[in-house]
Amino acid sequence: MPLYSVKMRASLDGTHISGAERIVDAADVSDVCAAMSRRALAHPKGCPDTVNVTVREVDPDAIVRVPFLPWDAAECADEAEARETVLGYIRACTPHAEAAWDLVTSVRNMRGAVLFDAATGERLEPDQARGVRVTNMDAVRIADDDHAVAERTPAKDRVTEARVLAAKVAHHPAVLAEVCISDDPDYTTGYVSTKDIGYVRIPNMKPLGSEIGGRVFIVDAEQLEGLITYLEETPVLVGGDE
Ligand code: PML
Ligand code: MG
Repeated sequence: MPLYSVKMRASLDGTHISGAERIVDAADVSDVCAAMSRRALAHPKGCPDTVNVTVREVDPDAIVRVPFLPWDAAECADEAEARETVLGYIRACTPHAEAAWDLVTSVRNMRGAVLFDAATGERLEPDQARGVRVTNMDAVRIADDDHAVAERTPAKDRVTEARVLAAKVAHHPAVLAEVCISDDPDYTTGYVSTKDIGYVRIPNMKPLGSEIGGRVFIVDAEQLEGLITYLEETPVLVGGDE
């Protein structure tokens, strides 16, 4: 049975509100489209005026399979502790760790991620308002640990989707680390991930109600070739018998 990439993008007055990604069997396409549309219309950031749901067949030979990153959870009582914790992880990758933190705590309403040059601290994404959107990914099998999702529910989806994205991103040789703060005003847990430390959940990354949020990928500019195509276009299934 063919596989399809299903993508949802929701916006209001041209401003990004939410998005979602799945790779599913043909038999599941209609249910997934319906679930994504419902989700787009019930987002805490607001009611969109435009929802795009796109379905595209995936070439099975193009699929890359990567494992989930192992996960851990830090304990941070407030944003100051969250900052120190994240800096503690990313200082190994860049001398501009504070600038990377300042960026991830100031971006908002971006569809995609910031590409942050580890060596210089410069931004490398071609369109800085949009960023680089990681698409074409899903979990082939759910991670068998505490953040497993035996069945998809909205509450559990968020962590699984973040872990799928983090695994796809970390797999590329150019990516040294990722820092994510949810752009959902009701959700203050984010994460830092690297190939070595895995996916570390960081509570209290921002104040409740804050609309800031986004992703910063700290990258080695010398290995950048193919990164944007990989992030945006290569279909990746995470988990399974890799
Ligand atoms: C988002 O959905 O906006 C980002 C989700 C980050 C999830 C962090 C976690 O709870 O592990
Ligand atoms: Mg979001």
